[in-house]
Amino acid sequence: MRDAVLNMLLDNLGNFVSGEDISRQLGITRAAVWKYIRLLQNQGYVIESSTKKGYCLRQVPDILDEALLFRGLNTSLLGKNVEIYSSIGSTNARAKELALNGAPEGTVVIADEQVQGRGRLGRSWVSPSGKGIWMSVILRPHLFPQQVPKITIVTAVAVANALKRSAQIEVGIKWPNDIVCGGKKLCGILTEVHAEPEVIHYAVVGIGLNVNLSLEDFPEDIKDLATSLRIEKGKEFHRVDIIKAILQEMEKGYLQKLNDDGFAELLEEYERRSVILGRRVRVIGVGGEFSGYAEGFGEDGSLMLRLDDGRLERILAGDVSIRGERGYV
Ligand code: BT5
Repeated sequence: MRDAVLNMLLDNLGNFVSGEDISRQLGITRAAVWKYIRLLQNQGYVIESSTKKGYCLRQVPDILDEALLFRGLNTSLLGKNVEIYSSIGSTNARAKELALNGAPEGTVVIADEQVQGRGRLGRSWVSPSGKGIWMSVILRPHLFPQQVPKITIVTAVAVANALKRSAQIEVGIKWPNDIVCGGKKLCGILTEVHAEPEVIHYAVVGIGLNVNLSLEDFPEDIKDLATSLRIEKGKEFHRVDIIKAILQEMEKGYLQKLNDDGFAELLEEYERRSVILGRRVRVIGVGGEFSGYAEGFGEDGSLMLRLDDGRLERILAGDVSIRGERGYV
């Protein structure tokens, strides 16, 4: 009922709705309407009330409210099933647990804060409360395990398109899993799979996107390489709007672009946004470090690197980091 009251106010954002209309339409007493209005106000919704005119929703807070998320989310798979936490260890860890227990494809785990946010190779991910999108999506793709990097590519393009649409910002993609802006990291993607040699049981795609962090929110060691939408655009954003855009773009890519034809087209989009294509980069892996010229990306999501001796090396996304010749990009 709280969601129904909220939806009526949202339908009339900035305009008054009478308490009588709400009570009649929802079949509840005027006293009950008032109770839900108080509840919404306590949750941060700015609602003006007037004995004559009723209630007017003036401002929607930046909170992870399921009712806001479901409103206008026109997906058929992603986000049909959602878990929202105010604080959690890691949304990827929770999503893996759910996937293992049979959660349906498209299940999404989102948190206000992560206290054990993870990057690749045991690195940590800074995820302060209420400031970013810390989210994981469960997929059950019909791919061979070696094709998993394609999922990260689909996701990176989806995030880039979603940011253009919902935050009017153009971002670059830094293979294999970073979204960058102004040479700094705005978002990281962590794709983890549970697979056997021939089949993927599930993939969990974690997206960490810095939305309303200011410079002080980043620890010293990453201040120089990290950024947020707020830092780049000089204003704050509602996380739910961006989450919806990401889920919609991601579903489109996932359902339509994983086949051969679709993926070739997607790779073109990826290359257009790539910040390393056509540049010399350093590849840092477990076996050491080497440099070369980033010449293109393979159908399997690998990086084609032209080495100094002229050989073309195929680099798998797995466990490498990429750096520009002088810095992060
Ligand atoms: C990544 O790893 O970039 C993948 C990050 C994925 C995070 C999401 S949040 C939701 C889901 N649940 C999780 O627990 N994880 C996923 P990697 O390429 O290894 O980069 C990690 C490095 O990025 C760290 O070692 C830091 O240098 C830097 N870093 C950490 N927090 C950052 C932040 N908030 N913004 C920018 N850079 C950060």
